[in-house]
Amino acid sequence: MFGVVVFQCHTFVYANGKNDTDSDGLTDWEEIRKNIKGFLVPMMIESSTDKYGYTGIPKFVDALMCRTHSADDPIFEFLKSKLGSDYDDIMQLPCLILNSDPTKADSDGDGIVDKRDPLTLMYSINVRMNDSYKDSLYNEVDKIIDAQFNFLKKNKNIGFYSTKNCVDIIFKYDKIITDISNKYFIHKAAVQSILLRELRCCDVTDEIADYWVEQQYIYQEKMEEYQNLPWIVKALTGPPTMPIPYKTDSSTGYGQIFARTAIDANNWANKKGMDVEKLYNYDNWKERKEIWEKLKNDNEYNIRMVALVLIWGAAEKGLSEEYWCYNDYETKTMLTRYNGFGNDAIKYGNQTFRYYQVFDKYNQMDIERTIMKLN
Ligand SMILES: [Ca+2]
Ligand SMILES: [Ca+2]
Ligand SMILES: [Ca+2]
Ligand SMILES: [Ca+2]
Repeated sequence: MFGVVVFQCHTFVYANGKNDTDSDGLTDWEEIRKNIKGFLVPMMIESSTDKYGYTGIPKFVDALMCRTHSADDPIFEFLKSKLGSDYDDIMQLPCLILNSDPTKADSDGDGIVDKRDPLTLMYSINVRMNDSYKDSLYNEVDKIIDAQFNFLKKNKNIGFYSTKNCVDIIFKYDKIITDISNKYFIHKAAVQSILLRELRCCDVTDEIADYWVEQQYIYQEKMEEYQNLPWIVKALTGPPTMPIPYKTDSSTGYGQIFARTAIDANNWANKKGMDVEKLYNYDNWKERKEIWEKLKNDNEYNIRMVALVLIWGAAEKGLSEEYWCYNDYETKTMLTRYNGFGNDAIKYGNQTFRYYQVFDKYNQMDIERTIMKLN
């Protein structure tokens, strides 16, 4: 599969015809790409080329050239070796370029029917970002943040993340964001917008909270050591001092996630049979510590959990599992739940949705580019 699909048409498909062979909601005509790099693809040899103004039927070789841009591409040598004496004839066959397979409702088999799949020929819905628009994306989100944040919030970023830093981090982790979003079939803009918000708002109070959680685990460890001492030593040394404040959890790491939230989301997914970690018990301090430290220190783990917490929250809100076709209201509800409940969470959801729209716009451009390359 080279990104070019040749549809062997056993029935005639007419320009603007209403037939929908695979009943996926797109007519056969709609599943065929009409314009590829200067070629206008006529529907069928039968249809009047004059009437629709089509200029020529691409050959298989033309379709391959659109994909490879070079006659030296190894694919040509490969096909020559495979096709042998049929090579020349096959290269000259008339060829229709598809947006999606008119004989399959789900062309790429990713579970999303063609009509709703933004990438009909790729087992995914998200593609990688492109550095070329990083500055304009930054300018757009920075303007929004500037309007949303008060003076104090805007200027408290010494030692923490400026909007520029946040955008850099999101680009740096683009592969993991893309992969995890494709795993759960959510728009990657959801993960990107949450990360932007959480990173941008990260301040000294978060660090202090993390510090006290750390002290609590140090205490737990000392306490365990103490309990294993002979009674006489115990009597002489006395138990370790409990830290005050005694804090068992904090929102931590890039996505500012509580260990409790991560454990709840993980266990929910585990019980659904999803590919996540074993069941964890929040009340067991060692298990809680393991997750909390991973959230704090392992950025990739934290980003994966952002995605999982989003879909876990969506389920809690009774939203459908068809995340890729959420409308604005559903997307906002999912973003809101990430923050919790109440008016502050609603405000968070509304504000974060603004970044979502910017990221989604640029992501769509990446998808468009990929589709052009695929066809
Ligand atoms: Ca169809
Ligand atoms: Ca189809
Ligand atoms: Ca699909
Ligand atoms: Ca797809």
